[in-house]
Amino acid sequence: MKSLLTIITAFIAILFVPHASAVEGKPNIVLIFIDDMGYADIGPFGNKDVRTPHLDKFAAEGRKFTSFYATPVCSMSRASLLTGCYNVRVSIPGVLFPKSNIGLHSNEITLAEIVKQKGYATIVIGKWHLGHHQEFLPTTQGFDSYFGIPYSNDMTIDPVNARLAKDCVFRDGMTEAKARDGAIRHTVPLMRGTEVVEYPADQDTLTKRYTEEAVKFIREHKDGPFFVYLPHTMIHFPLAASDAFKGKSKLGLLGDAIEEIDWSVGQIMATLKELKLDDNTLVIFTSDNGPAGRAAPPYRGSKGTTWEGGVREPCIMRWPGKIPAGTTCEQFAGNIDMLPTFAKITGVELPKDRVIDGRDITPLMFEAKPGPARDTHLYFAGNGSLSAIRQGQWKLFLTKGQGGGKGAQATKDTAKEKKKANKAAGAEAEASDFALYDLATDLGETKDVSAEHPEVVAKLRAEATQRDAEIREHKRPAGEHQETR
Ligand SMILES: [Ca+2]
Repeated sequence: MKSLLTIITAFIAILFVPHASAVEGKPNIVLIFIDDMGYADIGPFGNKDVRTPHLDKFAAEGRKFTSFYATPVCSMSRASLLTGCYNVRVSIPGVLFPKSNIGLHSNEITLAEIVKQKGYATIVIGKWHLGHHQEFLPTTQGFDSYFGIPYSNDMTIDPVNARLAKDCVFRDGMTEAKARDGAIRHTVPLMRGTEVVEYPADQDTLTKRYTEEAVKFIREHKDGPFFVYLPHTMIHFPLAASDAFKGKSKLGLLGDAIEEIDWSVGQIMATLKELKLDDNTLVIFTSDNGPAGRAAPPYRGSKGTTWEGGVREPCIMRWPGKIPAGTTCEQFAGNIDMLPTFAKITGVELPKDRVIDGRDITPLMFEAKPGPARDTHLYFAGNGSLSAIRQGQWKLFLTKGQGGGKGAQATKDTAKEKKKANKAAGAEAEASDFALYDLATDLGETKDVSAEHPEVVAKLRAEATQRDAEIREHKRPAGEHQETR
């Protein structure tokens, strides 16, 4: 009798387990992706100096992710976000430039191409940064339309390959002849579709214009389903803000730009509410890498490094009725998980002919107390090397100069000191290449505990070697631009 009851109870439990298919459908998706915004740059993640009322409300109505990973710099982060793979697997380097001759390969399946299979209208508004040549632009990667800048806002035009629109607006004394001369910093072109429509872009009004474009698109596609990918140009340097925000914050232009981003979020939320789309729209807010030249407390490091501060991003998701309001998820997840997650919620099958590194994180979004979605996270540096690995609470740095980038110098010194100490203790010199941090008790990565946990070091080291080798063995090529001249 008891066993029958157990069976019945188990059966009922199966019936009532939140079932993935229950969330499949065609929700609209708005993915807001900030440039160079660090963990502590907004109110919901501890910033007390900047006013972000709309993001505060967003967090109160949604779920914060406190262990959400991007990568150290721009292009690699966007490659991960759009393909569900580590950037090394799809051969996209840290940062692309106006002189770069590569881009995301056309064979890669992007977030937009996933939802396209279910008839979504798609748009990208903002910084693309996955190849600026015609064959790499967003409209070749599943996006119906594109308005924004092709790479970072401190770069310039590609004088040879840029396609100028007939009615291109030249500003600040710029002419077509000068544009073809090229090489003027901080004069990024603004594009619509495949053509430059404004050069140099008026950066003061970009956040405002992107927002208006997003709101217009949402209104035009209110009958859905739609996918808006909004990778803002801000808050990457050079900072800018429109007149309504300039000089208004306590943190100078940085705070002004952040507060305008917050306004932008508010505009999108208000539009969704007005059109009664709230319950059928998933909104995600996150960033591409850590803050440039400032701290990301409580984490160590900033942009360009693989310290947590360089790659752990603020992330909030909101979907009323599906995502429990005012909650926090501490399980780790990241950019690479977006593609499998989008596939799950739209009922699209993942491609079977390739490896996808990310995992479906819908349990992390919907369940009250979710378990881990992935057991391992790999931290690739901007130079393509595998810098660190995380499993559970443990993060092991694999290389000398841990963290990479600007943070590396201090660490090199630390490594030197450690080497000396190890030598003195008669330890193997090789051990100084590794540093182990317990992220459960040491968020700031201050205390290397590798000596106390040699078995963890050995396990993670073997795991990292094996995973890195697998990725390099099965990596896929970037697209290569063939000069037609
Ligand atoms: Ca960035």
